[in-house]
Amino acid sequence: MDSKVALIIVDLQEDFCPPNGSLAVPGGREIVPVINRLLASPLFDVTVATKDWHPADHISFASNHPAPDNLPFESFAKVVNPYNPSESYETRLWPVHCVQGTTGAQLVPDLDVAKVNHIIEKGQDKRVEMYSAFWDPFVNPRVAESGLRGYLREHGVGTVYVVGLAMDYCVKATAEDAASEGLETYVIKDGTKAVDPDEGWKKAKAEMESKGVRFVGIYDIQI
Ligand code: VGL
Ligand code: ZN
Repeated sequence: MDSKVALIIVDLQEDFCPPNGSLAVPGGREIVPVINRLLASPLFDVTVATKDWHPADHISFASNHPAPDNLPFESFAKVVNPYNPSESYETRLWPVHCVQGTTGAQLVPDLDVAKVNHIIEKGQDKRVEMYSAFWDPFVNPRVAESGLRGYLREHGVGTVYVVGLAMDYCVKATAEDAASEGLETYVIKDGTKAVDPDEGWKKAKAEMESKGVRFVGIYDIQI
């Protein structure tokens, strides 16, 4: 039985944090002390941090698409499965962010990385958007896979606590995939912030809960 507990810290990177991040999530940096407390807790057998890690020609960058349908935060692009053109989805376009090797792609410097056991780099395939830290949304066949599922399995993980940025995008997709993989899945609400803190948070929370993800506060868990 997989009884180990993992903390998954999603995309706590400079580009997602004020004041200088190109895709800054409101209040993004405020969660760093909370996450450092979690990293110091004996509750977690395994700790993983993910990095959004895009090539410069990634499909999610608005500037890689022709005008006029290339407005960051507003426009969408169609993503087609390169192995199966009948499978496709629409994806939101973003400012350039988390380009491999750039300052913006670094984990925030105040994060206690010495306590992170494993780092996963995701979103490296320019052809697909990949909010989830596990894999891209295509299933037939899957196009990109990060290795996170195998890592958790090797370490006997049955329960995950997900924190990081952004609650309504990568935290959401990661938590939903974890739950659908049969992992007991919690989001710690004090350890995450949303791109859209009002309606976006509410809608994302309801969708996650409908897929079996549970929400807890930092004071609900024995850290
Ligand atoms: C994310 C938008 C684009 C995230 C990543 O980490 O939530 N959001 N890429
Ligand atoms: Zn991204």
